[in-house]
Amino acid sequence: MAILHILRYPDSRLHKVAAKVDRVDDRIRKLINNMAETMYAAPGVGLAATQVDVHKRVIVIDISETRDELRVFLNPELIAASGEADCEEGCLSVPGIYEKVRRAERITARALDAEGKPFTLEAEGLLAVCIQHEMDHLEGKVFVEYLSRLKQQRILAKLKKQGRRAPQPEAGRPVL
Ligand code: GNR
Ligand code: NI
Repeated sequence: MAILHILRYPDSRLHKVAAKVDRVDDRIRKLINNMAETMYAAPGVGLAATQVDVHKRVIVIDISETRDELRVFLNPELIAASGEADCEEGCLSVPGIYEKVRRAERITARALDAEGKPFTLEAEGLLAVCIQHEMDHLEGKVFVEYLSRLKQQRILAKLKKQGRRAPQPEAGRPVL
């Protein structure tokens, strides 16, 4: 297992659209394991392959407090969405920035699990937010792109300033 490097916004590679996983082979299994290790180490509640510069439709999520309920989504699709909810979001690719984003309150997602078996999941709350946030990454979308231009400019300025300093001021802060 290995901890992978997480791309930082702004980086054009975060805007690539990920390709479908056509079969679960050893490379995909290794990617899933490394993404899980990277997410737990960060620490974060989710990670999309895009964030580690692998442009395949792979997501890992663990919203449990005990950090032992790994969920894997390959080729995720939203088959239903309803309601609206504002949730304060953070992103491992946008360290230190937390902003409210409006998303669907309840979703039904379909995906393949780590064994390549299809499953359907109904979700609400943080899990629903997280699935939508990670699916956006696979489409090349970062949550700050939902914010006003003014907020985006302020975020870019803050990240630029952070980048000049080492170590990262927010490193180690749980992104919850
Ligand atoms: O760790 C994370 N926390 C989080 C909090 C609110 C909404 C979404 C997230 S996902 C984020 C990890 C991450 O960047 N995933 O892409
Ligand atoms: Ni993110």
